[in-house]
Amino acid sequence: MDDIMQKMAEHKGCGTSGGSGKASCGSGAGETDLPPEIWEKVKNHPCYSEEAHHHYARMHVAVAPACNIQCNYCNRKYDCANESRPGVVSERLTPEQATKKVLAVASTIPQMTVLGIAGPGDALANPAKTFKTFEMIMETAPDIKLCLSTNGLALPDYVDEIAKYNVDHVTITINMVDPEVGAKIYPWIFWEHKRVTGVEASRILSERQLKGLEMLSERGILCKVNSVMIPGINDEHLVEVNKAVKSRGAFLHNIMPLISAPEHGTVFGLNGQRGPSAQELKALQDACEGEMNMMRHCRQCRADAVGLLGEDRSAEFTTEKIMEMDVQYDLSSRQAYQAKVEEERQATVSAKKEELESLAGEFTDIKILVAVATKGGGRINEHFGHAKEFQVYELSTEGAKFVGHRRVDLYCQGGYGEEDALETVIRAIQDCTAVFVSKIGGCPKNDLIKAGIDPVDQYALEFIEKSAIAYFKDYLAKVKSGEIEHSERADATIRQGAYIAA
Ligand code: CLF
Ligand code: SF4
Repeated sequence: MDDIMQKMAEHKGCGTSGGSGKASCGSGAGETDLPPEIWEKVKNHPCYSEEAHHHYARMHVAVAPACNIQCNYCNRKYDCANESRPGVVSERLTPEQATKKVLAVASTIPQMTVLGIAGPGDALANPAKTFKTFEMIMETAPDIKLCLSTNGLALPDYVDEIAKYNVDHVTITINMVDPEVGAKIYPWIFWEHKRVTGVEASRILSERQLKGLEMLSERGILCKVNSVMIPGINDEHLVEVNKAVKSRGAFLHNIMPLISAPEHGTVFGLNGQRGPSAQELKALQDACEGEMNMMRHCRQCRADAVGLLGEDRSAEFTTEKIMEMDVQYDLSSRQAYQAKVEEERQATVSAKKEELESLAGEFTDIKILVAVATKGGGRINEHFGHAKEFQVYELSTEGAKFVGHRRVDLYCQGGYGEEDALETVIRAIQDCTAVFVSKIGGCPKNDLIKAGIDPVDQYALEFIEKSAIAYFKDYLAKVKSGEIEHSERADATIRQGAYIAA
């Protein structure tokens, strides 16, 4: 086995190699938790490093329209739901248009470090377009990391090509390792020029996925496995999937919630298959975390997403706009900007470490969740009413750990608050003790307090994790003094409705 694969297999993420124990698990693993050559690959990849996702951006180019399988959570009018939320449609590009777009984004957003091909169908069901795009980017912008996402059916046939173009990160969506489970998710695959259905289809798919994963791991290509959690179908089975992919060298496991509503027109949407609740999702991710690195900051992006995870700047880079742009790709100014980003990132890490040290000696089982409104940079810098999502941190005496995010309807609609939206926001963060914002008006404040959620604006513009740990220290002190009583919070809802934009 290759050296790197050995290191990946040995790395269990949770406090096995220093760092700050559980708090640095999974994609939250930092420089001290990983072998240097792996850290080099993940340190500015926003999907492979939770820390990086506050600072670095990725972009997708939608060059791959065809698909070779059918998933019951997919409607082919939309983007591949293995990485995108259902109901999202991307603008299809040729490799030449895609290359111009990458250069345009790279010059406008210097912290964009990764180009991914994630649909709108399957990257490897469109090999000519996918690899042509990678080839052109490798030649014109060699500092950009290349990344691809696939359902895995064609993967073993393209491992050499993937290595040839220095694609260092591959995502495979693996929802099952038992074809009986698979038959409930995949009605058919297109294999060796014909359609194969039933259990046989899933047997072939699973074999190809696992073989592809092994082949990539042997070459030291970092692999992430995405799994869609479908309650009653593969939720319990995903623990087995987790073990199977870890033993084959997967670096990261991203368990995503099924997002399913009738308006998506998918088989699951139409037959009423529900997605998991926030607590169900977290419990499964927690159960798998002892086995391997878990990703919890996935935003189920669109196939033409641009920007930090959680923001979407794709509207600024439509084909029409790109074709009019005079693009100057300047590597040295990108590097200079990224050096500044790195300084800010180090400041975030140091602030967290310092605050964490002040928690030393506190021992309690109490854990709370807090929701944070942020525009990025690791700071509390978004108004409550402007937040389209809240990041969720779990606070314990081990520190602040990113455990997910919740998409919400915008509360502030052109200057006034939307009561219906406020209800959905409260349902989405109902499991949180507090919500950290840079600013909040009187009305939503009162409603949050009524719902038992503490609206906190005292840390406006400060670093998230440092502030969260400081808040937790105060919380523990108040529990100790009897000023407040600690209690378990209710479950929260993961938004299922249709998505038009980001
Ligand atoms: Fe794109 Fe995927 Fe590469 Fe990231 S996304 S191809 S690994 S660059 Fe990231 Fe988006 Fe989640 Fe994907 S947040 S959907 S995991
Ligand atoms: Fe749809 Fe993606 Fe599944 Fe293909 S692999 S059917 S595009 S979700």
